[in-house]
Amino acid sequence: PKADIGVTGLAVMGSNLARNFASKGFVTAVHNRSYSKTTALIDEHGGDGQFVPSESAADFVASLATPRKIIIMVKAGGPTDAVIDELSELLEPGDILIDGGNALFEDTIRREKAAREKGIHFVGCGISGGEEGALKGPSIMPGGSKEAYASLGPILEKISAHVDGEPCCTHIGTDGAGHFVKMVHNGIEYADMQLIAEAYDLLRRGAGMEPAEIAEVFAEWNRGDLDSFLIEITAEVLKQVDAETGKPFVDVVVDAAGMKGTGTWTVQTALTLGIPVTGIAESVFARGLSSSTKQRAGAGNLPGPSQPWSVKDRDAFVEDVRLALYASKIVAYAQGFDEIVAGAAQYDWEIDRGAVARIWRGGCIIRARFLNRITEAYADNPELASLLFAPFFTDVVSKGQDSWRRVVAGAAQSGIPTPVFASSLAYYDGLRTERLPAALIQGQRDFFGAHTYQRVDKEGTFHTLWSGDRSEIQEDGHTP
Ligand code: NBP
Repeated sequence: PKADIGVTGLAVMGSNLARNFASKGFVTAVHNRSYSKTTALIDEHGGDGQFVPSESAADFVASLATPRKIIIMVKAGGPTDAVIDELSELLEPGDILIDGGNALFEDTIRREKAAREKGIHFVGCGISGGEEGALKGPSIMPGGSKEAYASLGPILEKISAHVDGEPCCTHIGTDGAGHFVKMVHNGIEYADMQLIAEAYDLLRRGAGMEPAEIAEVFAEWNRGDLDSFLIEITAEVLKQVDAETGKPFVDVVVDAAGMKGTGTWTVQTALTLGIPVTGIAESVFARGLSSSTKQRAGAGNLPGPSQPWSVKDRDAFVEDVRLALYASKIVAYAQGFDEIVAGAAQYDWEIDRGAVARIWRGGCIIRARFLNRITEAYADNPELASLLFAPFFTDVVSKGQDSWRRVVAGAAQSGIPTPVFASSLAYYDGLRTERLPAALIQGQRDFFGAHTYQRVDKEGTFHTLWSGDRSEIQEDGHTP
């Protein structure tokens, strides 16, 4: 029989995805640039279901039922373009080409446009969940046309993770919307990971706890509001003991965090859109600082505070850190969703934020219990200006804010860096401040650059003659 779906690019993600399709009963065509990966997949996992392997791209395309549906799982960037170029020549109008890699959404917009001119549906599709997700059910964020989703969607929904019987896959929006949302997902993932790392650091250096004890704290937290994949694996990592030295695993790993660029994209895009994603930005910068080898090597003589933290009530402190983590996490999500709204407005996508939260509940790295609450918040009020304004989240922050402030203040006093805890609190306070000092900045801008300002008491655009008699003139032609 002709295949229902094809996967090209059979490294870890592609081969696991192909196995997932086959195990769900889809006849799955498989192809890879070097044939050895294709034969290895069939040799090792041919029993998972019905595979149709091909050595050449032409045979691969010919093995698929029309309209063809092909998922590209190769390295993002140049390799993806090379594969698209090769396949486009072989496809027919109406066929659907899906890029499941971590593409930059702007590349996806470009590729969709070029494919559309040939009558081919191009679907930029964010896939989260790593290797295991690809095999057992990822969270899937497809963009592209509604028409493409109508025939592709049911297949993707079937292989996606499911929570409460609902698939973790929905049509996000046209062209690059899926990759945009996947990018923001990864940005939030950065913030979430950094927040957990800050909490660990506070428990370790603030309260003097050992990694194994902290593992128990995280395991406990995972039974409550913070229940999430990242908290769960944190407990596992902290429990790990190095076989060679007998030391905690975290103590033998070099403390320089790597990154592949999607967090940076999230922040770059947010800067272009003018959206303050301070939690995500600080988490990207924190990874950068951890890898600033030269600066860190030279910093040994920089003075720190005279007193270390003396935590008197350990249980109360642990609870403070938990509440600070929860509040900061809400801020990071609120900011991420603000970026999604701004991206949707800029690129003309209709994105349902509640649906995005719903498909992040399972399969992906940021899967968490509290995403149910986000879905509910947007269902209650689809126009919500900030997640922080949803009654549930306002309540969480209001109950946690004293703890949050104590933790950030204590960390500052004792010299423990908490860039995301602290910047999230600053964002929160900035948001609720009725009169920001931005009025002074407007004055400075008008002083040195005649950039003008608005007044609180009347319409119009004004400028003060700073180097003249300092009288005010109206700049916009309205009569004062
Ligand atoms: P890699 O990103 O390591 O890519 C390896 C694959 O790309 C191989 O199949 C390789 O073929 C193929 N390839 C390359 Br490289 N250049 C090519 C070219 N010019 N023409 C054709 N094929 C080419 O694989 P991965 O880690 O499985 O990830 C695949 C995609 O999924 C990436 O975009 C990644 O960002 C994304 N992703 C990964 C994860 C994860 O957890 N790893 C999670 C979510 C998304 P060869 O065998 O012939 O060299």
